[in-house]
Amino acid sequence: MRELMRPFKTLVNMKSGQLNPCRHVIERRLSDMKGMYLDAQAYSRLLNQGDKLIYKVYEVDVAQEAGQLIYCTTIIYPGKVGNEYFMTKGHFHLKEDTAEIYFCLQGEGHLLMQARDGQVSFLQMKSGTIAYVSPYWGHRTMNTGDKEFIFLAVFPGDAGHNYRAVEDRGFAKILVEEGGSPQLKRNPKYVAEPE
Ligand code: PAN
Ligand code: ZN
Repeated sequence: MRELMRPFKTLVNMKSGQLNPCRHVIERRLSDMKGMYLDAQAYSRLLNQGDKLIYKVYEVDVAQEAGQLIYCTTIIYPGKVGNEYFMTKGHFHLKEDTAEIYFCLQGEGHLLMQARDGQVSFLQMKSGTIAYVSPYWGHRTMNTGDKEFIFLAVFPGDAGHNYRAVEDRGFAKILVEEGGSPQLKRNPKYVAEPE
């Protein structure tokens, strides 16, 4: 019989989002987000000023296999590229029939979700908000506040991440600041899925 995995706990710093212990920390910088923002000139201008840290992920050390639950914290820093808010790359799960829970710990943000048939869903998040990302929905988060936006995510161990679909097609909507507040706009660069 396979050896039992022992229960364990971790500690999340509710202010900084740091998870302890964690398996690894992923850092995504502006240079990792090439082609993801609509305003290419604003992107180049900002990159010339330095390769800013856009977000960070602390991930627990749990096997990536069915039956497990993986959890991690994401910290998105405040800022914009042109008028588009700092955001995560966004992805579908490789195993698309897997859901995910996002629990906001700090700050303010938005969760943009998109199904393969073109449906879009959009949820505002603040400290205490629990968002349910249903199976089959691609998801991306944006920081729309002026301090760090921090959330905990929990997803099945065998979910996996598919970034390719978002890199190739983008999301149907982008979130920009207009008149001092976030506005959801059509993304003219979006390439719809074939029927
Ligand atoms: C989240 C995300 C995390 C970073 O834990 O992986 O917020 O976003 P990207 O993976 O799109 O860079 C999650 O949805 N996990 O499945
Ligand atoms: Zn996910």
